Amino acid sequence: MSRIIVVSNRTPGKGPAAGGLAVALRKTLAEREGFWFGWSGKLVDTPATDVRFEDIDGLSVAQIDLTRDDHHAYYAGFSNSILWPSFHLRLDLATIEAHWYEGYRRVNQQFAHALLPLLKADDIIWVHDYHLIPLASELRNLGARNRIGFYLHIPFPTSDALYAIPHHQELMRDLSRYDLVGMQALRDVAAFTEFAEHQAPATLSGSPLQAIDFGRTEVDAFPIGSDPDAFARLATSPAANKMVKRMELALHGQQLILGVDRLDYSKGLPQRVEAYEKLLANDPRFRRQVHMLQVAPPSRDTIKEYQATSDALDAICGRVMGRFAEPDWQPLTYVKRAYGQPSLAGLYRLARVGLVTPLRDGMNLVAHEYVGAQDPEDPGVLVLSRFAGAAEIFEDAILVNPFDTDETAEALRMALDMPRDERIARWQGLMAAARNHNVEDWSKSFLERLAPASARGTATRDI
Ligand code: ADQ
Repeated sequence: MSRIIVVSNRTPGKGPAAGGLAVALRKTLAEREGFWFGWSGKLVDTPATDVRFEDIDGLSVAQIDLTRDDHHAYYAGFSNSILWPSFHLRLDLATIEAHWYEGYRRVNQQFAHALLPLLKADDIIWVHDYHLIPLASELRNLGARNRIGFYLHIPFPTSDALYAIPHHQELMRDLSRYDLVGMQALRDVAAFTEFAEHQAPATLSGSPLQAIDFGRTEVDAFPIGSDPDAFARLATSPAANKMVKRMELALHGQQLILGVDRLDYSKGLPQRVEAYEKLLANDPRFRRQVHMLQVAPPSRDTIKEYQATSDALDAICGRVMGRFAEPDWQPLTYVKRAYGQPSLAGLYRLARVGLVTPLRDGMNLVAHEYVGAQDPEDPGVLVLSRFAGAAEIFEDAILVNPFDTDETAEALRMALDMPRDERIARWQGLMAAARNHNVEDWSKSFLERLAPASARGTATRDI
């Protein structure tokens, strides 16, 4: 059987905090003698070419260092100040500096140069996310003929947003050099197909049109998931119980509304708190009866738009406290810290409402984890943004438009008032969907499709 080589910006770290993706792929990589390739996390002054192999809890990891300047242009610059906001349809938050693209390209070239000598002819390469769109091109330019697949963890943009990205034609051509491109949701495949079939006229694309041939590239939706049964076990573990006990003492019987996110403008945090404010304003019976906990550790905080989101959240949380708090009651707690998975699982289980309202999100695994952690006899309610990829599979959530804070406030009211029978019925539907879309099946189905035609039974569907 061919080896599998996984490539992502960072390789998984040590310890139980490693994400579901790492857990799901560990077994496959061990069985197929593959390894995970990526940046070591170390910044150096001069470009380095040596690759270091390490065994991390049974996972074989190969890492390279990057120079400070290249990393800045590639990561904080092109990836997270141009691609991330544009793919999330926040062109207003994009910052464009022309030279970042060179750094982005250089890092992809460096990845290709370091990876190529490690490859065997029949290795299957699985590249992850927007940091590494050009990697297949760079590998193929060096002569690699392997099967190479790409998975985009974030949404694919509409054509208009795509045209605003410098060098988008080249990036799309880069995508056409993969054998398989996987997206989170059907809406992403539709946006990609729209581009591939109609391609931009020169006036819009900003460059003379040379049609890109996507003939070799298969594109499909492979919605990622979690391991909901593992979350169910984790939620009743002693470590989770410790957190539950602490929270129960603090809550004094109030119902908990929970948000868990990286502090990112795509997650809709200020809008979410505003919806909660409207709930308390419109329906005074909830005051002293509910408590909102938002867990949002800072991320990418060297980028100014992230600092602005943090400031906006501080401001609105302060406003809600000032408006509704009393000497012996606080409407919300806002924690800017990350918690381990057992503590999160305990909080999910305790929460009557899981409030997951990103403005746009590839999938959103918090929604999956919340569902997995519920008590089957007395589950909570998932209030979910229509603009998360998760909305395509969680039909039994209360779906909301996160920009419409009146609608979200009404969804909160419905969730808090929902009778137990309805909560159970909805949760059963949600749990069945979470099990149907678990992370292990996700990686299996992607890799099965990426295998050479001779090794699989199904016909290909080209666009
Ligand atoms: P993210 O934008 O990081 O991921 P998400 O899927 O919600 O978003 O979360 C990923 C993981 O981070 C989850 O396992 C969650 O438990 C953890 N996490 C989030 N907030 C946390 C907190 N406050 N403390 C501790 N852990 C926290 C990107 C895309 C998503 C897509 C994933 C996977 O943006 O749309 O679902 O990749 O493909």
